[in-house]
Amino acid sequence: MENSRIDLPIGVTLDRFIKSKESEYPTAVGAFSQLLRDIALAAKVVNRELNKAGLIDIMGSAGMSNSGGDEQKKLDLLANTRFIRALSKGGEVCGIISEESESFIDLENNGKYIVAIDPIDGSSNIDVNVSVGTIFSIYKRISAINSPLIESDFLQKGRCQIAAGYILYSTSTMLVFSTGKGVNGFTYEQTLGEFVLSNANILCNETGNIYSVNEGISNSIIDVKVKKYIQYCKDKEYTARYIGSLAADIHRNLLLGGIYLYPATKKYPSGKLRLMFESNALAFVIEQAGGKATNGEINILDIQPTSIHQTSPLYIGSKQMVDKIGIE
Ligand code: P6P
Repeated sequence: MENSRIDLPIGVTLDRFIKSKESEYPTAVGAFSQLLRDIALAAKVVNRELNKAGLIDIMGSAGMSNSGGDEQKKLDLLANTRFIRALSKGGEVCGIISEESESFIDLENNGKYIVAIDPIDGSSNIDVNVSVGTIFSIYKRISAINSPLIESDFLQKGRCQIAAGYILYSTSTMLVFSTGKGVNGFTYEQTLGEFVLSNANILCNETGNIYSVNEGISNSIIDVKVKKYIQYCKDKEYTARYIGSLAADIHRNLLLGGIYLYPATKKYPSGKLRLMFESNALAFVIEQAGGKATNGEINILDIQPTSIHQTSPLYIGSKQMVDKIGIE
């Protein structure tokens, strides 16, 4: 895994960072940079709304469910609107798939890029003031620019991502992403209204002693090797940490080393997490940082999607810990 040497100091703004990297994408002619800026802009708007969620009427249920059957919170729908609007106005994205939208959204422009997004992941935590995240993937459009978008534009393997990342709305708000040349983290400086470089060239430890799994589902885990691995973690007296917000658990394990597991269960026989909106993006980031992500059989990034909202089991984090489960 090649990490582009970061020649920029901690504290440099996201805009400056993007401009300095444009030379690595000569064909991008600024379009890709503009797309990253559009995502950052939407993140700032969502961050502002999250920060005052307890004060204005945007908490609680929206009274609907998404295609995965999850109850939609008001902020799920608000964030979905914010990201779609920012990407549409930016003009670089021709189509979007979202965990909160049933089918793909054709923005009817000549943009070269496709975005897959989970606008607010972990939204059940919003009402109790626990961290939540936005998870996004960027792909290149496959079909001809002047033809209608087709589903195969959206059903691309995770390996085809040209960039991916997450925004973590927590004690501080961070944007962590990779464009295929290493992983960098930017912390939102509220007084400046800017994301500034805070974690350059993030690398995931080869191993660790943190495991993240919902212990409450242990009895309904289907794969015996996963049950054995969880027992192994307990025998080793590893630290159990599970926030119930994927971006937060992944971020901690990325920085400290660790593994996150969401196996196939009786309730979710194909796994709970969405391939296109959660697993692909986080697998891209973790692999760029030297970690690993599988569905228990193959690398997450090599799964050929067959439907926009499909799910998969997810084992992701420090490479040696993922390999230790021994289910690949
Ligand atoms: P459970 C949130 O709904 C989510 O998609 C992830 O953010 C989180 O890690 C997981 O599901 C929590 O699922 O079944 O443990 O509540």
